[in-house]
Amino acid sequence: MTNKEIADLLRQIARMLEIKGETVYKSLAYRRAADSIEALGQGVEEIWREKKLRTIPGIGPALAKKLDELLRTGRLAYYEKLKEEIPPSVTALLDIPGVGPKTAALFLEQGLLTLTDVETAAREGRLRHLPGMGERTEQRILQGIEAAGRRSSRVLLGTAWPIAQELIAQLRAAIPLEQIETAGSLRRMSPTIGDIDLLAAAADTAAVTEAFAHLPLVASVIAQGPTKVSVMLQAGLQVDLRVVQPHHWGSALQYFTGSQAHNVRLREIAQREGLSLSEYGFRRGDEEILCSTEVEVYQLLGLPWIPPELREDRGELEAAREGRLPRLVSAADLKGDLHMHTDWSDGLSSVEEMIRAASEFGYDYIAISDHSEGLTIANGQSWERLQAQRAEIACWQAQYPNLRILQGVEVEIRMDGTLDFTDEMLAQLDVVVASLHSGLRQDETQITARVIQAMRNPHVDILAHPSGRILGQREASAVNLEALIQAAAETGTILEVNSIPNRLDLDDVHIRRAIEQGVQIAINSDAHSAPSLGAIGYGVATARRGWATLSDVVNTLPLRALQERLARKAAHSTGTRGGR
Ligand code: DGT
Ligand code: CA
Ligand code: CA
Ligand code: ZN
Repeated sequence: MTNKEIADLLRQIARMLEIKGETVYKSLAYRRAADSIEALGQGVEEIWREKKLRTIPGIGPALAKKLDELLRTGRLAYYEKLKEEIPPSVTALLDIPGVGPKTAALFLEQGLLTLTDVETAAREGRLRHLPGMGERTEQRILQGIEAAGRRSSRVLLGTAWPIAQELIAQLRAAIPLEQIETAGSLRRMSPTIGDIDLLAAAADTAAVTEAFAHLPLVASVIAQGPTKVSVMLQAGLQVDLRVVQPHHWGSALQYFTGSQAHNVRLREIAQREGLSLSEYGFRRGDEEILCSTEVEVYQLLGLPWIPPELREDRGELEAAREGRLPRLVSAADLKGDLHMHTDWSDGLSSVEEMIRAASEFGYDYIAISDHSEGLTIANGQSWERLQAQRAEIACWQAQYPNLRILQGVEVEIRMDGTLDFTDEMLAQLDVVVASLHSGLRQDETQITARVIQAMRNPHVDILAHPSGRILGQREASAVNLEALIQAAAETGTILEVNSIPNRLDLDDVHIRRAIEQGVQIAINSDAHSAPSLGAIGYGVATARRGWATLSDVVNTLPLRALQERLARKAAHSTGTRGGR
């Protein structure tokens, strides 16, 4: 069994336990184990053969025994028994936005076992009569099912990107290529991807489509010709590969990168110059103008090259014409990461593992920011435990002179807008990241006031994942982001761009709004394990889509300047308002 299969099974068990109404800690243990197994750099089977299952973080004696049974026999009696009580189709009901374990249990009790059962019952107005439900809930569930149907065909950038890189590597190994690149929404780094587009250049194009059709990751071929092939991957994702002659490369790459809206505008500009533009190049009357690079395509229209992340027809062509394209921030500009977790709270890696990984990453500084005590589900830390962690950090600091390890906290914004720790406590931490994980359903007025109250605290440096959206699972909260941006500008609070692939929060549109208002952002990994520090690339991409430049991003600052930036808000507040 692959690690992914084992992790999926453990998550399935976690969902069943939730529906059964078992304590949250029980299902959490399964989820932790699943996360941990997925983050392993090694096969669980191999670890099992070495009899070292217990060395996997989050695997205690009971789980080790179950994994042993599973790997020995290919079956798990515990799971088979659970399945008799909770049909697997019922766990899929949890994917409906707004349906939690209690509601799923209620559906089960009522004999509504599948998504279709629930959808039909909702359409026929039968859900509203169930205990604890009403017309509004019924409506929300129906909308949730419809939204889930629309969404399920797209995958996260963070899922598609590594797969595309693997495909590129496999194709390169299989056949010589002049060029290969991602195209489409993937190259533009959209948060979700409909299908993966790849573009290659080679003299013998048909040999390339043929080689591609036989790559190990390909499950089936949808259509194949001499210049184009569409396949379905084992992972259930469609990939379109187009192959062009090298002298068409620039025009083809520009065309297939899109977006369609950007390309339509570009063609209009070309027409005004008496040129027609296609994926093969330009034409002026009978004259053909070939572009072997993208730079030439834009140059011929009197424009500088436009980074793919900006090609959404959101003013980039005007900016290019007027010479005011932003110089976008890049991953190499980042000097540190200000939000990450360790196994002191809900992370999978130890403080040392995080420090070592960050140091290998080449960062100058990081902030360890574990959860505060209010978030019990994530093993939030008491003030006393944070003091103990501080001592541990100091020990490691001595061994890593080139990496400054700041101690932060991800402090919970409570239901009433107050924070888990007092100002005196917060003042002692190097970085304070504030966020909310509860009451996300509050109405706009309530939730906005609550967050702004937290932002007014002079010690809150960064507001984490401001909208609370989880792509594919949960819409953003009702929080008024315009008002938050305004408050950030007034208070000097930094807004986070969270890099976790299903968050990417703030999103590109609001990043741009924030920057326009003079608000600074922090691009953070929010890593819960050492390998996840690498997800920062998705945050950087999102910031680039939001037109962010170096000076808009606080964690591009050298350490000293960052510390001054962090000190400024508290100093300003004590000076003018006598901060409490
Ligand atoms: P997606 O796959 O839904 O995430 O979005 P895209 O942008 O990757 O769209 P896709 O895969 O349909 O096409 C890839 C690119 O190819 C698209 O960004 C622009 C170009 N393209 C494809 N079909 C057309 C078309 O009919 N007209 C124009 N102008 N461009 C097209
Ligand atoms: Ca695409
Ligand atoms: Ca496509
Ligand atoms: Zn966090």
